[in-house]
Amino acid sequence: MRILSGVQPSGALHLGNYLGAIRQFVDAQKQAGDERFFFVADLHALTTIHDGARLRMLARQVATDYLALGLDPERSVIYRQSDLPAVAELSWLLSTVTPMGLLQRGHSYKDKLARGLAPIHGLFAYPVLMAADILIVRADRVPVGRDQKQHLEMTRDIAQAFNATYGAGLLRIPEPVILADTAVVPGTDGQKMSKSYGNTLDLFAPERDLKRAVMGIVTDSTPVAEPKPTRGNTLYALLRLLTAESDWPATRRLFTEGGHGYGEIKKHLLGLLLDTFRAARERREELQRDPGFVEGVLARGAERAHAVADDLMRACRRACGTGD
Ligand code: AQP
Repeated sequence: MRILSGVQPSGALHLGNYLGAIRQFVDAQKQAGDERFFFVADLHALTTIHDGARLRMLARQVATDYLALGLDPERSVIYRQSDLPAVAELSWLLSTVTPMGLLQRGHSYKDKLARGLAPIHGLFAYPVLMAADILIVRADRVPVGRDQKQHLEMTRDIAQAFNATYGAGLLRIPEPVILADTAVVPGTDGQKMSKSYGNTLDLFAPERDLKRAVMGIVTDSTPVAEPKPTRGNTLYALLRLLTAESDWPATRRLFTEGGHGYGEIKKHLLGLLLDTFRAARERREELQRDPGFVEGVLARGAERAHAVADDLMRACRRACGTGD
């Protein structure tokens, strides 16, 4: 089984990225016999970041964060998307069989426009580049949050269109892996937590910034002494995501028995966040002192990704007539 996934370096990593995706990447490392590819999607981030120095810095930061959170270069191939330029070539080959209507139905593109992002071609064609990321290593499984479900369906459709045109079996059809509990992690405003929505709880923010973000979680105005609703309550949803199932009754009581103000419950959440990511935060500080190590991991990862991608690209070029 070959697993692949990636994260855009479009900003600091947040709890949604971790619970929706990166925790699954780390867990996947326990499975003996599987091959794992995790990349830093810097070409994708170009749709929102147009500052070379900043993108370079953020891409290295995501690689550092991957390692701090538990990705192990001995068990996973960790690489930067732009170190595999054939991804852009495959993206073009795929775009020549991708119906416009397929991309026009994209929810993510429409959501981003509705949020004020400029309607650029890169954003529109994002699902084709994502299909190339996945198909180039012949991935079987792609662990993602629910926001990527439609993009995975598009990947499957695009691969099928390519295979129908150039030869059955040329591209492997991947399956998404989406965990129900953490499929959509809410942000501080109750909407999907997203780097571009300014509603994130960043994994590695300084403690005072994290505290400010947690204290900013939108709640209702139930008085301290009164029982508080759990349904549709973002604070409750976040607490549940961070606690073990055996602690859920106690978490629930914090809300339902009354006497606990939202300020007190938010402090509890802040403590949980700091405890959960304490080891990763420490490891990240160490890694930041050794950028050469992180670059070395990315360079070795790129070599290993090339070894897989080059074979697939040769077969695709031969089929399309752009190579012998
Ligand atoms: N709120 C979320 N809940 C569950 N999963 C999430 N993911 C992101 N936000 C949530 C998952 O994280 C992985 C990496 O996402 P990405 O950064 O590459 O792209 P994204 O989904 O577009 O994340 P953002 O934060 O919303 O980035 P921007 O604002 O730059 O577009 C994916 O598997 C995603 O599902």
